[in-house]
Amino acid sequence: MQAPLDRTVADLAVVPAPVAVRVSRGTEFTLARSTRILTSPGSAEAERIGAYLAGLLRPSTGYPLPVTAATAGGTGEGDGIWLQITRNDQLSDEAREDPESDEGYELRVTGASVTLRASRPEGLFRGVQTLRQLLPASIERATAQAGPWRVPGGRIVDRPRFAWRGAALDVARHFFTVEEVKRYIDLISLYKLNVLHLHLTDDQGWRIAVDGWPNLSAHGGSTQVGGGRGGFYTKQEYWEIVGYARDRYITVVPEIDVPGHTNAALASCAELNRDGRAPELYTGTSVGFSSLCPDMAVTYRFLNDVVGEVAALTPGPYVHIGGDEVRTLRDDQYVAFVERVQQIVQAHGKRPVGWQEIAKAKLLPTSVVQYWDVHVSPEDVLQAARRGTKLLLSPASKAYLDMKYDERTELGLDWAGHVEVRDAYEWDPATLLDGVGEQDVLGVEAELWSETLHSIADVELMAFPRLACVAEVGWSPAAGRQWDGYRQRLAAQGPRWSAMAVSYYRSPQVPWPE
Ligand code: TNX
Repeated sequence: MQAPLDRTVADLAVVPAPVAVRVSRGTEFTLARSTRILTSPGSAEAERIGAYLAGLLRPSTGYPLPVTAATAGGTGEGDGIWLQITRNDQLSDEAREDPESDEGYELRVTGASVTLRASRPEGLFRGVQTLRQLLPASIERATAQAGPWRVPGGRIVDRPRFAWRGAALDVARHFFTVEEVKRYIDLISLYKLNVLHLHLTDDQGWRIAVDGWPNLSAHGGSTQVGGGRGGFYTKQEYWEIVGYARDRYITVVPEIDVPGHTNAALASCAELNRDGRAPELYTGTSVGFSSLCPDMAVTYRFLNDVVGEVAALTPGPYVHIGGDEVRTLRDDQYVAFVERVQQIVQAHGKRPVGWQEIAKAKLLPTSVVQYWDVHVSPEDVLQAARRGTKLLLSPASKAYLDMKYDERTELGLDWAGHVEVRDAYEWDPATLLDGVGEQDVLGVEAELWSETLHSIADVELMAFPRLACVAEVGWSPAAGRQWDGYRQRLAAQGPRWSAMAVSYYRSPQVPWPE
């Protein structure tokens, strides 16, 4: 007899919450030594995702989990885990592709098999993260564990609400190595994020090699906040990060923050300074004191070179030009500068993204404005939205992962207040700003500034659990989101983070099981 089906998200500890869940009580799939992973015939990407899934499951299960491309005409109903790229019209409405999203998927779990179907590899990859979260937390361990490896039976149909679900990492204030960035990529991919925004340059450091201006990284990358050793990515290393992210269907958005936040560049290239004299490197944490010279031709030659080289290392459509906290230029100088930099980005085939201050300028139709500063009037941002500019939302009082959780948090800042887990969760992109609706919003992004963060463990402690909150805000339908159910699902992530040796904040707002 078939168990009754009931629609319940809360039953499954999946974050972000899927669009629709039906659990078949009494049915479960058990991963066994004999389980095979079968992928769509002729799809190299499905095979690659199969190999990725096997790579996740092998260390803890100790099972061989061979990955095989199914033969054409295979039904997808046999024993094992099936990863199928299907035609769009064969998926349910909720999972179907729309022009904004390629990331929908369907997951069906019976006693005999797990079938994951999507019209695009992106969707398959996101669905694999759901499957991963349906397995016990110990699946994340690096060594063989006892099991059993049960997946609850039922059906999930899912797709994201917003196209841009990002995490930003500030590698400028403190440098993080390629391996550390890869770890962050792995962690954000578990929550179905699809953008990694790298803040590559700031007053305290220039972190990417530029062939035409070698001193930027050689000198400008040599230190960091507090005067430590710093570092930078060679082009090859940067490309490795981009590739690692791309394999997880995450787009890297590089940020070259101009015209302010540029002391490291000014200190590395004397000719960028009006008096031709390079200032000292800076290892403090003040903001707003540095600026490129908007009226010198060399400034734009420099920007054209830098943006050109960075764009060439960017398969994604966006280059972030910063534009925040400029306190040494007049408004007319700032506006003219932003308009010129937009043109440079466009000339290199990319869409410009900038912090909300750029909304003062006349924006290109392709430009994206990132909202952050909750202390200033959003009027310019609202006007830009009215003119059709798409917004990326990172309200500091919700989505700034560098804000302290409460007064006892040792790391972090508090200029936007304390951001507890519930604060990071309870907000809605379509109602955050008056007059800005769902269709004006490209997505959400969680920012992690590293003035006070020295290690990747520090990064994790600030990111978790709040990164998962922002991920759900960006992925899950507003109607299904409730703090009470969420905190239960979030609690189940704790053992998962422990299994991955992720340091996380054990917020008193969450009923952690251990
Ligand atoms: C504001 S967010 C900044 C950053 C700081 C951050 C610290 C933004 C566009 N500018 O330069 O690191 O606050 O929370």
